[in-house]
Amino acid sequence: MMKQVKFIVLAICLMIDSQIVMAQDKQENLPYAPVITPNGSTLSWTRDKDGAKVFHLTVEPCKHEIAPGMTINAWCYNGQTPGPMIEVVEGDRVRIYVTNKLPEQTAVHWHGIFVPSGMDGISGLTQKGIQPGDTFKYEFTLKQHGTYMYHSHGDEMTQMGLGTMGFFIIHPKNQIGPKIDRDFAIFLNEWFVEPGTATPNPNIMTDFNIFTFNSRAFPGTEPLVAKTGDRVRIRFGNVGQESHPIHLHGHSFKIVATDGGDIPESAQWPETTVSVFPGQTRTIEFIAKAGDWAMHCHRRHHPMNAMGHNIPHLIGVNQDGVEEKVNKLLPDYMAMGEKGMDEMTEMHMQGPENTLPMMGGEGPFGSVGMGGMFTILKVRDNITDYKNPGWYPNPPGTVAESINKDNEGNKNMPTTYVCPMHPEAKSDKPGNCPKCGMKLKPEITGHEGH
Ligand SMILES: [Cu+2]
Repeated sequence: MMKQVKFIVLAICLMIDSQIVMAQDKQENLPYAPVITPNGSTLSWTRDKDGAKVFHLTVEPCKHEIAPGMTINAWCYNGQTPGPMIEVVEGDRVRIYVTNKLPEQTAVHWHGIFVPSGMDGISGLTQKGIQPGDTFKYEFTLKQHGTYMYHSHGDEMTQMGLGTMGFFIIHPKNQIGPKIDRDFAIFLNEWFVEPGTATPNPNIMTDFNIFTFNSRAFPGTEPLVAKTGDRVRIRFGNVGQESHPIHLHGHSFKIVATDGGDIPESAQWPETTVSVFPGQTRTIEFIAKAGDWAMHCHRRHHPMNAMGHNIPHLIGVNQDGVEEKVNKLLPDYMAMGEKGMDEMTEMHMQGPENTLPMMGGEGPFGSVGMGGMFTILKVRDNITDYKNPGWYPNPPGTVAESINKDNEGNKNMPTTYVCPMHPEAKSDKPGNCPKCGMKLKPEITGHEGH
């Protein structure tokens, strides 16, 4: 009898307990607006009986798509780079199980988070390395809020060079400051992947060729969608080799926090570019304005995809006749670069396998001519959801356009189309070059005033 009562009490306790867990796991009951990781995900958790939130991370090799057409052999948390976001609340006790499926030992460091020294995750210094096949338990109580990171600490050059990093976001217990409508997190990173191969070379120190937001390169980056007037927050993280000055078009923002804490309002100043150095997080806030706004790294090679860094520069060099001569030795050679590299954007030429075009991405007015660390903030009036709304419907008279219009107001379009590579390939209508397949461009006709 006594045994039965005990059993029933235990069963009821377990039921109540699991109901609490279920209620707290449901997103609508979360005491915070969840952060969105474009192209990424948030790690789910369960609650142990003592109230601790339990997370599981497995560090392992994985395949990761940088953009359609390019997949790399990365080292990941739970099959992703960056790893899934850990999203919690100040005061939470967290219990994080880390399983190592890498071929070498690892440890996980909780970057910027106040933890007991023995939970800091440095192989050799604060703990034994987690051997391949083993699982370690990290456990601590969160005594702060803000944007932090986790990453492997132990052979960092290789492990982080292949992608072992993620966000650790701690919400304040009670809302601080104005309500945030849209909250995004973007991890910055750079890689060197020899064109035609798939494994990033982690030994490279400076000359990277793939630049990513959440390990995706444009046109593979998911846009950030907001409603006009929304208060938007974007959190950036960087544990790479390079600093990245991230520029947002059309807005002025304030840097409101670092991984050291909130910046007092009296110490914030307006900006259009935020530099995020290795080992830093930066959080910006602004009020969204209607439009399609570019957001990109302002280092000129960073919103670009793989290119040979030893290509000769030929701006202004007359290459007439060069192609014909070289073609005798190299049949596929094309003389180019004379008028800039924009022509590259429309050449769907066959590169090495598993390599992205240097720049590309189609916009409503043609090729965008960007790659790498480039994405679009799409802000619209009166939208009812945050699905990709398509291209911005510009109000009449607000788009820059050609001044060459005839008396009827029609655009005076040039009548001859020519291949940028083969001047002899001319046509009176748009089309493709019969020699190389490139899109024919309108020939510039004499408006130079003679
Ligand atoms: Cu950059």
